This record gives sequence, C-alpha cells and structure tokens, in this order.
Amino acid sequence: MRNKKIRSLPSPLYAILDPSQTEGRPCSSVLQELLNAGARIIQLRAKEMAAREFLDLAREARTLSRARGCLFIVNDRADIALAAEADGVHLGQEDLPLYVARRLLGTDKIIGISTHDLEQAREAEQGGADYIGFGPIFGTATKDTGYSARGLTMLKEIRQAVKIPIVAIGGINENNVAQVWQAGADSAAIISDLMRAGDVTEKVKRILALRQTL
Ligand code: TZP
Ligand code: MG
Repeated sequence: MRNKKIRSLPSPLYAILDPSQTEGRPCSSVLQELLNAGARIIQLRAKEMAAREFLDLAREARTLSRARGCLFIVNDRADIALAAEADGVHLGQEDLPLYVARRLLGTDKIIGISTHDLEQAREAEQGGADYIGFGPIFGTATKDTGYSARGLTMLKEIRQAVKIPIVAIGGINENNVAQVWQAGADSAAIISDLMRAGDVTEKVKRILALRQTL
C-alpha cells in the first residue's frame, strides 16, 4: 500500500550535491552554500565514493541539513540512508527494488524512484514510491541514462498519469527550469548547473526567485 507521509515536496528545487562535480571545492562548503540560499531538499550523490567515506559525508550532510529544516536524501544506497539517518533514499531502476528498500527502511522514510517512461512511473506509484524522478528531460552530460531526452510533452503525460510528486531531472538549468515547472513537475533536480556555478548561493536564490514569478 502507498505510504502517505509526503503528499508534496517542500521545495520546487531538488538540489543534488555531487562531490565529483564540485571542481575542487570542499563538499561541505558547497552544501553550506546550498543551505544558506534556502535549498530545502538535498540529495547526496556519490557514485564513485567508497561506502565508508560516503557514510561519513552523509552523516555530516544529515546533521547540517536537519539543523536547517532541509530534507536529506541519499542516492542509490538504502544502507547508507539508514545508517546516516537520512530522510530517505533515491533509487534507480537498477538499484534495490522498491519493495525491498521499503522493507529495510520502513514506512517513515521517503523513497524516490527514477523513472524514464509511463510504465515505470505507474509502477513506482503503485509500488508505494513517495515521489518519482522523471527524465532525462533535456540532454545532459552528467549521466548516460540510456534514454533519449524525454522532453516536456512526455513530462506532461507523466503528470496526467500519476498523482505522487514528480521531480524532473536531466539538463535542467536556470534558463529552462521554468518550463519544467510549467509542464507539471513539482520540483526540478539539478546537478551541473548548481555544482559548476561560480556562486552556488546566488544560483539557488535566482532559481527559487524564478518560481515566484510563475
Ligand atoms: N538522472 C537522469 S539525468 C541525470 C540523472 C542523475 C543527470 C542530471 O544532471 P544534470 O547535470 O542536472 O543534467
Ligand atoms: Mg541509482
């Protein structure tokens, strides 16, 4: 049965903190910049990090995020989410199946599922996901998802098909983020446009301000 704990996401921006993209800046200072600017959902994505280092970073991020009332989500790893007392985990189609993660994490944790088509989106909702990621919306160099850009028309179709929150992802930046909100995404997940910003705080503030103009 679907878990009812989050009906909406607390922010139109889903900031992804990826240590491999911070261009030499310490991950903790980029995290502080995100929090200072008002990010209220942060995911830690550390594809190449050994489990112990990932856990240490997740614990630190958890502490800082909690102090600021920011949701903290761990990418890929239910075990690290649990050990770090994160608010939840984000799983791809090739990570642990949703029902297994739910059994491990219980009903209080948020579980988000990456989806790339209608069938996956419906399956995630029926399986009890708290939100879906959907993408890649636009072309992106950050991840080879194996899927072509899904585009805004498909995002609108997904919006019609599921009731749970949708986090759009893939190639989203300050210049196109308004389009994904207008197409029905509750939140926009952004990696490179945040991580590579000269001033991360100002970038986040500008993106959040754009939402107010819609
Ligand atoms: N999943 C689908 S696209 C993508 C992920 C993790 C990468 C998004 O990164 P960016 O830099 O915001 O395009
Ligand atoms: Mg994954």
